Amino acid sequence: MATEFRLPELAEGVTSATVTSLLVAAGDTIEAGQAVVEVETDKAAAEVPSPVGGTVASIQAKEGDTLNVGDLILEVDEAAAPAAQPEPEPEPAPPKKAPPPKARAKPEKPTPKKRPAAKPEVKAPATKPAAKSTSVAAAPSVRRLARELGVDINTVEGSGAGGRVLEPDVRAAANADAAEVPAETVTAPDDTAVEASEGREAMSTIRRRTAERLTEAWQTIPHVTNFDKADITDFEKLRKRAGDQVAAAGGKLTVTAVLVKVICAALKKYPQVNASVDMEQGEVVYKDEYHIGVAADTEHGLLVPVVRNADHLTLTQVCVELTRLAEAARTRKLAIEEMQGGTFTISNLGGIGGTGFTPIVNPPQVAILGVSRARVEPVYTDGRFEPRTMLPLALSYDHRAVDGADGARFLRFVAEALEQPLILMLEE
Ligand code: CAO
Repeated sequence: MATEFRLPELAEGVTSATVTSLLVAAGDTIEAGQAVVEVETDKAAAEVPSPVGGTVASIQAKEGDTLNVGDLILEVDEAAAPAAQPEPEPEPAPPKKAPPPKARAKPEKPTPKKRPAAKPEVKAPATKPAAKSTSVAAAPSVRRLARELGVDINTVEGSGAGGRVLEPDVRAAANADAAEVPAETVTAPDDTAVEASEGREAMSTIRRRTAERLTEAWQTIPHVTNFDKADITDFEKLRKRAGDQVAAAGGKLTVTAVLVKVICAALKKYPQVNASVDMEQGEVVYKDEYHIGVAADTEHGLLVPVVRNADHLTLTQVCVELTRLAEAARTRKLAIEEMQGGTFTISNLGGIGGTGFTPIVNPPQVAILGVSRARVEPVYTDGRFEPRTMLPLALSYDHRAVDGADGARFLRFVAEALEQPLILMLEE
């Protein structure tokens, strides 16, 4: 009897997901724990493993479908004998037990296809017949490659056993597509097509959702950004001295980690910054938990893992947790839950450079701290210039919840706490 495999709950509060890739085809033999479908939620992408092994009896979902938790994806015949010889393709061995779905950043950066140049003659575009997505057998890495190269895998003729699509097939199809592009025609004149050098790529679900959320944030939140600088000359000396101690615990004592702790103290002093705005009820909602999101730049895109209950952690614990989260973000091992529930965000671009920037508030949060590169500057003190290491800080906030004076006080508190950490003890 076939066992139904339905969309599991990927994370708390995630009720639906879009199928971006079916990783198996009907007739495939799968093992328990093998990833069978790739989905995207508005938070992240995840490969979802089947809890049972057997032969894929049928596939109900197709790429592009938006499924609710509990919707049927495929059926597995646990008793059925393998229908085909397994492909001797070098794929990582699937785990024996079904692991929880892990979030990962989308690797898709499809090579932008050149727009076809406008032709005066209007003809119907030559389209390839699209095969059903479930009819093509291919390994996940091959499907991924196809997406990266902008190739519809269902149109590729496979040279592997039983017509299985292999990596060279996809590359050959990509080259053929590229060669075909100039021959294609457009159905209507398009003014923008005269820019022959432009390239286009489809937005991934995450990028589209991010774009929608940022647009919404930009349009609905009256943003103000306040700038300040912290003198971190003494702080930097202390940070270098204490670095080994934290390293022994498995963390890295960084400006960002210290800021996580400083921000917790600042949020406690200015609770209107650890809040959200409920316009329907006409209320400001104060949070009594301190979950600090930290923007992480990865080769797969921007991810914002969250240091949960950061106020309850020691600085060393924050360093260890941040080191772990940053590594998980870079290796695409972040769970969806690890990116949810932040009440405030820190974005430190100082490791890259820049003198300042205006970060966009990440709703339902009401504020975000932007950090730029610390530099040694001449600072006029007691009648003379001194070389001091100055850290540029920017606080963007939702003016509906935070008044300008409080935003300025909040940022000054952060700067002073970095300059004189004793201040933090006065607040505890
Ligand atoms: N000024 C000067 N140097 C800085 C700095 C700053 N503000 N912030 C970090 N650095 C230095 C660190 O001291 C470190 O130098 P050493 O290796 O010599 O110690 C180096 O830059 C790298 O720092 P790091 O990345 O190891 O540690 P971090 O905790 O400061 O940063 C993280 C962690 C995840 C925030 C960072 O790696 C990152 O991804 N930043 C980019 C965030 C981003 O993309 N924001 C944009 C979001 S909005 O689009």
